[in-house]
Amino acid sequence: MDIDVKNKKLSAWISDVAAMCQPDAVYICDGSPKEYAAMMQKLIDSGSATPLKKRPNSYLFRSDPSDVARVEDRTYISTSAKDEAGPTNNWIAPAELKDTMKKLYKGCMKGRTMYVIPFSMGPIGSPISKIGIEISDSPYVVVNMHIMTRVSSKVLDLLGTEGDFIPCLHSVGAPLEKGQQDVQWPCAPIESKFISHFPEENLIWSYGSGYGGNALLGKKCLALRIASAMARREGWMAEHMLVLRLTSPEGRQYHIAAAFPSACGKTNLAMMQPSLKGWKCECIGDDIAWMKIGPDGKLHAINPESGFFGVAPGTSYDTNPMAMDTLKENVIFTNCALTDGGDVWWEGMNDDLPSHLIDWKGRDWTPASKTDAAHANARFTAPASQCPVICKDWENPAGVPIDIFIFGGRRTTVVPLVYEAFSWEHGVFLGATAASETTAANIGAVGNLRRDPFAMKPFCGYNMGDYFSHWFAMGEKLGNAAPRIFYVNWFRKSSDGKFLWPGFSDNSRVLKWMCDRVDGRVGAEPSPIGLMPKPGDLDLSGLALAPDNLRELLSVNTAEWKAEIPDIEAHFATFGSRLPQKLREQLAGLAKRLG
Ligand code: TSX
Ligand code: MN
Repeated sequence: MDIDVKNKKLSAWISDVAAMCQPDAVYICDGSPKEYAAMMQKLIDSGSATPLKKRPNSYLFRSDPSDVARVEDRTYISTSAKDEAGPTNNWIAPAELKDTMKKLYKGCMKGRTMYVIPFSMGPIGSPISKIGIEISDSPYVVVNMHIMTRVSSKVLDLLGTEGDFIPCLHSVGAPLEKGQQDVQWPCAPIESKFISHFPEENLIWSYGSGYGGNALLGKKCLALRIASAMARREGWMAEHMLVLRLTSPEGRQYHIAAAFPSACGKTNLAMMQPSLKGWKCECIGDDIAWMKIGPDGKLHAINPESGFFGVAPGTSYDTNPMAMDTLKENVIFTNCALTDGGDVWWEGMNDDLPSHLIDWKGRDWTPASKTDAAHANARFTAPASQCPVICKDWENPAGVPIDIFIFGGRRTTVVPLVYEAFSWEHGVFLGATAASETTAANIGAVGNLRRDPFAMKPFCGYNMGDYFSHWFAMGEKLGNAAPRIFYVNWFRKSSDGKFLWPGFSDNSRVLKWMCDRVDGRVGAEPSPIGLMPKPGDLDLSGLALAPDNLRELLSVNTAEWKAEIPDIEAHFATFGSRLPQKLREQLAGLAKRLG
């Protein structure tokens, strides 16, 4: 093959992969707008992409109906010892998994072009950034990677001849025989899908799926699973967190990083516009934070991504106006519905149902149809730079200093609107026990309580017990400069089934209380579960919230909390001897305080 790559490791890897996968051609991506346009034109010509008349440079894709989400059952952390992957991950020994996958990869790119995608997670050249190279046979992956990561030939320059990178191999697993017509969304059946991670050698092998979370390997695979394992080895943190800057009317800046399980509105909070007068909120990232201790001793966060890969259904001018304004142009939509006027549509976008649509499966749809027009996990891929409230420091290579960590979940009952951890160690306990009720958007029965520690259950690239220990170790290094830790629940309901808290912009009131706590402007009321706002300390100006509702929102029912303990014990038991003693002590402390 006629390729000119200076980096020795990369050159050898490209040759090896090409020999194994047998593509018709090899193409090295440069990340240019011209390349994006050419790639998209190919996708239009082949019938995979539909240009949207109503949104400049924006396109709709429809996936195969079987390839619509991450496949957790087919996701592996492949370490030499099974115990290193731990109880939250699927495991196959590296030699066996590689053997299985090599058989699948053999000849898998026949009839296709093999794209080599050099990308940086984080600003190119930042001390916190990492370089990856994705090899993929999917042009859909190339255009999405252009938006979600920094794809550039500068990355190859930075690598030089000897530089190191994280190899990310991806194939849709659908070779084409000579003359065989391609399909609109090639992929492999579920039983041959594999999303594999080899954290001991910083390597990713993905096969059989074209869906974002399985195929855009810079995101969940590199920036969370591989990066979390690197972060533990190197003494930093890779977390499933949004990052935002809140500025007070006096101009004091606070940086907040927050972890929530899926379906809790992480992207909405990341772009939230405060209802409180004079307060400003700016977005730094909506999904992943990489954090290192800076020269000032504080934890500094960067967003390793350069775009938003967000869930479309439910996104509206009511729930997230800043996201809606981000989506006006240069967007890739996947599995949304198509309007007759050439725009996208999804459930929860607006109040008026269109009288006719083409649904995500390409079928005619009317309001009488019994199925949703957009898939519940339909997505947008949009450049972060287009967000009207993107923070001017979102690409600062030094990151932003984090003052506050928030954990949370969706709980109809039991869990109050907000409370503060007594200490870092108590805060780690709150992260480790975080739980959320499943919604229609999750897998499993609706309303089940699912423990999702630090919102990292699907994304921790090593034994989660060791991950808890890493959090304790970071707390020790940070000392007094450690962020304060809070737990929130926007979703508590009254006995008559109504949400007690208005949420969205009014969450700024809760964030303000956290800032007041950080700067020592307000006290707090100890409760068995943590420190609660004192009456009057939550700024409810201009909000018509019934006093009974406020009381219920902040109430801690001892009997209900005692009933949580057996579930936390069972959760902790799954980590066996890897569970840090400090977490057992925290649980004992909670039980004792509850009496
Ligand atoms: O994202 C949400 N947030 C965070 C916003 C910054 N959602 C949507 C969750 C699904 C992804 C919320 N839903 C929030 C919230 O704070 N709160 C609720 C619950 C709720 C829903 C609707 C109303 C109020 C609360 N509407 C009215 O009261 C009119
Ligand atoms: Mn996420």
